[in-house]
Amino acid sequence: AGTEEEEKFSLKEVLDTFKLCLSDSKEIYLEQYVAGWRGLVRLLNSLGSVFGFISSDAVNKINILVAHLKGENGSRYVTVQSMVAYELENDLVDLSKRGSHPESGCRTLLRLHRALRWLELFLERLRTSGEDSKTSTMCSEAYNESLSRHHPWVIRKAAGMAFCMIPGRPAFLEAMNVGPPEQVVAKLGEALPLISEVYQITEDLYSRHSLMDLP
Ligand code: 1PX
Repeated sequence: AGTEEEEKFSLKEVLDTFKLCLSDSKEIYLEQYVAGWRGLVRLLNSLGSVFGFISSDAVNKINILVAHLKGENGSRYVTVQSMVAYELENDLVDLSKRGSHPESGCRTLLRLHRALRWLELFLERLRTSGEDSKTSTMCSEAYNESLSRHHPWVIRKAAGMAFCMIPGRPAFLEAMNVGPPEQVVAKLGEALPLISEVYQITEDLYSRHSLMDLP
């Protein structure tokens, strides 16, 4: 983190990419979804190297999806909906146990999707928090209500230790690059409904196809 070529994180940019995610018919463009995640990873990296094990897993997932997008069947990966249809029709998903498709788009996106729920819960807490609330508490509460149930003990332990290293509320709001705290809070108020909508559309799609527990 911190090299000059690296673009600085800005919450506005991430918000814009999540906006561009949704088509008129409420399909989710994979390219923009992934771009939104790249922005979040930039923020995470700017918070310190202790989060490296988290951001490298996110980057790994992002890269798998990009490889599908750029692959020979890339046209089938334009939206999350088309990806799900394509992979299911062609038996490209390990449905109940790990097998020959450990890097399916469906299971890979599911990991990010679950993390998006954490993000939603965390940002909502941040948005409504008072000046002396602790970001680490908000973060671990959000985690315990979402992602943690999908993680084995050792990951939960490591995540818990990382949460203790999160900057306090003022520094955290500053890192969003939006301006003074009131403006960050306002921006979060704009961003959250979008993030929730993208989350909910994916959630409905995945549950309709019984993809919630992909190994
Ligand atoms: C606008 C401000 C928001 C702050 C930005 C934070 C971006 C967070 C990005 C988190 C992405 C995490 C993806 C995790 C995906 C996952 O669950 N992977 C696990 C399972 O994968 P597998 O392929 O084995 O089935 C994998 O085991 C994960 C390992 C890494 C540890 C994940 C800990 C997740 C904690 C999430 C909270 C991030 C806290 C950031 C502090 C601001």
